Formats: sequence, structure tokens, C-alpha cells
Amino acid sequence: MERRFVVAAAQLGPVGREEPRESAVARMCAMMRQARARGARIVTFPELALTTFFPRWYLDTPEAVAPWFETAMPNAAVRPLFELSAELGVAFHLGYAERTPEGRHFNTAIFVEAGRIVGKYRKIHLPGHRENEPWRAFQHLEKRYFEKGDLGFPVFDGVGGRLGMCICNDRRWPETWRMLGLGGAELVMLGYNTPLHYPPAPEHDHLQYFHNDLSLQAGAYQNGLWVVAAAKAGLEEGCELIGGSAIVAPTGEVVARAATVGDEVITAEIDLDRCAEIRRNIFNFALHRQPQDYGLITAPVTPD
Ligand code: CDT
Repeated sequence: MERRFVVAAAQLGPVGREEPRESAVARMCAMMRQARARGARIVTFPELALTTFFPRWYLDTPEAVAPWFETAMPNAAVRPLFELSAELGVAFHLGYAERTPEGRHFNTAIFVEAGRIVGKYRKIHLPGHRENEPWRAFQHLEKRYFEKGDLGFPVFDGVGGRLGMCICNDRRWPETWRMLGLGGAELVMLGYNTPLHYPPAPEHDHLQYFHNDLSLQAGAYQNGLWVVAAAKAGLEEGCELIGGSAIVAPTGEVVARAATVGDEVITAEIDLDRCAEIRRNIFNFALHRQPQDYGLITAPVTPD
């Protein structure tokens, strides 16, 4: 199979609290068509792409939480995206809030090829807090609404390569990338919802775009893999979310970047064989990695 092909990141502008899933899906279908017109074989959509970023609100009853979760995938609202993907021959990555038949809740991403889910990941690094903190301009309650993912960092076959996924806060953790790199991922897809304002340390607000770029570029370079990252961006229900969706080469170079904070498709031609430029050389894991000296990385967390 061809290992040189076009990939896309489909950045979404704000999704309103009252916006139905059908509307978000229609916007994504329009971007999938644009991506296909530019030759893309894969399109990456953001984290929790079907709804507004609901963890910004404190919800204190199961009845208030339930409507934000998908109990089946695909479901009626999302099926048009699966159908269009199969019709156009474009695989896609999608983030959504998953409720399992057992009633467990995860922040999940799937990879869909030829109408079938061939990859699934559940977010491991859940940021934020569990209880209402009224001093914040807005909440970040992922620890309240989601369980830590239980699938590890899977790497799977898709579109002629070895693929992996992570979700938003995961990208800031070198362990995420190293697990995916060790698993042999050649292309990592991820979506994010990153507020411009970080209430616990507002002195870092001006660094949000920089920290996004830094994380994506370091993850790509230090593991010799391609990265396709898609934001949900813009002023969403009073909360400013960064854009900066990007496609990054295994050398760490940004090869495509969003220029807006609205719905925007970016594309680049990638060559999976270029991973070897890094993996056979500076980050040749077999030759140069020294895991016997990295024990603290997997030692249990101890409280301060
Ligand atoms: N969605 C998500 O993980 N967002 C976080 C925001 C900062 S932590 C409150 C991120 O890492 O971008």
C-alpha cells in the first residue's frame, strides 16, 4: 500500500451548548469533502467533537450528565459521517464522550476506515478537578465526568501504516509519545480543547500556543513519527479556545498549520517512510535507549 499520501486536520470552530449533534456532524461532513477534494486519505477531528466542551460546567445529577454522552457508535446523529467516509474513501479520527453499556464514562477517540472502527483509545491523562471550584472563570471537570482510560496506548494498522491516537492533555506528557513510539506508531492523531486562560496559573496564558507547538513538535521528533492535531477553537460559550491545529513531520517541523479559530481544513502530503530518518539515527531506540536507568518513570506516584 502507498505510504505517501495526504492527511488532513479538520479544526472545528465553537460548538454551542444548544447546537445539535446533527449540526456538528454536518460541519464535519463539509470539511471531510474539502479534505477529499485536496486528496486526503485521513482526516482528524477534535476531542469531544460532537458537542460543546461540557466539562466547563458543574453538573450535579446523572440526568444532567447523561445527554452529553454517546451510548452507541455510530448512532443516528453520527452515521452520516461514517457513510460519507465510506463513500469518499477517507478514513477519520473522531473524539467523543463514551458511555459504555455498563455505565462507564470515557473521553474516547476512534479511528474509522471503510465504515468500520479499527482503532479505539480512551484518554489516560485527565486534567482538571472533580468538584465545583467557583473561583474559576470556568470549570474543567474532566476528572469528575470521565474515568481514566483502560486501553493503554494502542497502535494499530490503518491506511497502510501503523497508527496511534492520544487526546488533548495526553500530548503534554512525554510518556504518551514514548509509549506510542515504542509501540511502533508512524502517525499519531489527536484532538484538543485547550482554553487560552488557565485559571490555576494565568501567568502562562500567553504561552498556550507555544506549549501546544512545543508538545507536538517534541513528541514527533523524539519518537520519529508524524502528528496530525486538530483543535476545537474559538469563543465557545464564553470560553476562548486556542486554534493552532497542525501537521508535524518526524523531524519536528510543522508542515501545515491552521490560520484561523474557525472551521478550517489543513492538509499535507506525508511519507511514512520518513520516520526512519529519525528512528534509524538519533532516536534509534534499539541502539541508544537505556531503560534500565529510567526506573523512576514507572515507579508508583507518591503523594507530596
Ligand atoms: N481537554 C484538555 O485536556 N484540555 C487541557 C486544558 C488544560 S488543563 C485544565 C489541555 O491540556 O489542553
